[in-house]
Amino acid sequence: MTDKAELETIEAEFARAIADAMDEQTLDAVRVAALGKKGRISEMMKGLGKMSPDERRDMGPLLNGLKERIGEALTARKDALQEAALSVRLASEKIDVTLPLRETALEAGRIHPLSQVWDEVVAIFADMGFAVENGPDIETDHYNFTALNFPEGHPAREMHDTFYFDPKADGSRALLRTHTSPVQVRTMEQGKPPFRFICPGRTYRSDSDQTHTPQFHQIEGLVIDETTHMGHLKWTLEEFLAAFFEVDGVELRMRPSYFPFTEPSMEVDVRCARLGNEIRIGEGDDWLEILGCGMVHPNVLKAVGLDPDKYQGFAFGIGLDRIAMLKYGIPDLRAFFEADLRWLKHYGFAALDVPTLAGGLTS
Ligand code: 2U9
Repeated sequence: MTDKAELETIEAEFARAIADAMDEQTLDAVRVAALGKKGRISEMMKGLGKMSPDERRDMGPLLNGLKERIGEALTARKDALQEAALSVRLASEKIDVTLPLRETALEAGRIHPLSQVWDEVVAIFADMGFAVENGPDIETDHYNFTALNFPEGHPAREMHDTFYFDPKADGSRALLRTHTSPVQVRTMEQGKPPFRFICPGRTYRSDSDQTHTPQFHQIEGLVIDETTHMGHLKWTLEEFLAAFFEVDGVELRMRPSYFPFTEPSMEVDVRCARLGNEIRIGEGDDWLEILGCGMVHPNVLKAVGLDPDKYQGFAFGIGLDRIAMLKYGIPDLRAFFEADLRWLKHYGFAALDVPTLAGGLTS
């Protein structure tokens, strides 16, 4: 039997428990203890059925009132606890919108100027219909020299000009390729003319001073079919240089030269203006040596099984490091290889500045 006084004690106990609950979890435990299926108040409500009609008339409204007040107290406390939790969160998550933005990894990272220039050159030649071919850095004497018509005793074959590996049992020595030309030889051996491709890659020479590093980068190109001539060569180079230096046109000057793998061989100068340290391509009265080229030597065609009376074509070689320095005004070649983050931040490119002819080589 419950009487009015007992109900008041129960209400006071729950009211204190609600007020003392400092988090939502504790508060919910109080709710379950009072109004849950087996809660104290719910159990008392169930007892109403067993009472006499008189008792029920007295206790019914009292119990309903108690249930309602405890329910309201629980809701009010829950709202207060949620509000307090939100205030704590707001205070701790305060953001100073005047602070500078922290760079994301994508923004902080830089593409090395050499990688950028490599991609630019590939984009330009791809647009002219050139494929891209690759080959090994470690080569044989045959692919690096013999197949390219290097005579016995040529200085490039000397120990001090090329990096050689220790001799094998048969006496042959592998070497680090001194140009990307072996890639052209391998590609011609494996395919059928016509050929039109470029080979970008790492190259090596036993050379180290202010303008030479033991490892450097080249792009060589090759076009072979039955009718390709020097006019095509000159047009291709003019188109490439104008696109690369982002000028409307360039003027070229070809000087006779000598490479074992081409005949005739030429060194190519481009018209430029020198203004102090700055070089402007495509204007002015000066000339700048920019690349080498020539018509592929009949002996080289023979070495890959092509009939030089039927097939002919041109080849060219460009020092990537040099044209990167020229285009982006980088004074010291050696900095390319030093992995200095301050240098890279200054000369590097944003990761998503992917060079395309349509979107611009450099944005
Ligand atoms: C094959 C036939 C011919 C590639 C060529 C050059 C001229 C040349 C230099 C430019 C600057 C090297 O990096 S550099 O120092 N290269 O002048 N290269 S013609 O001729 C080839 C290649 C492969 C089968």
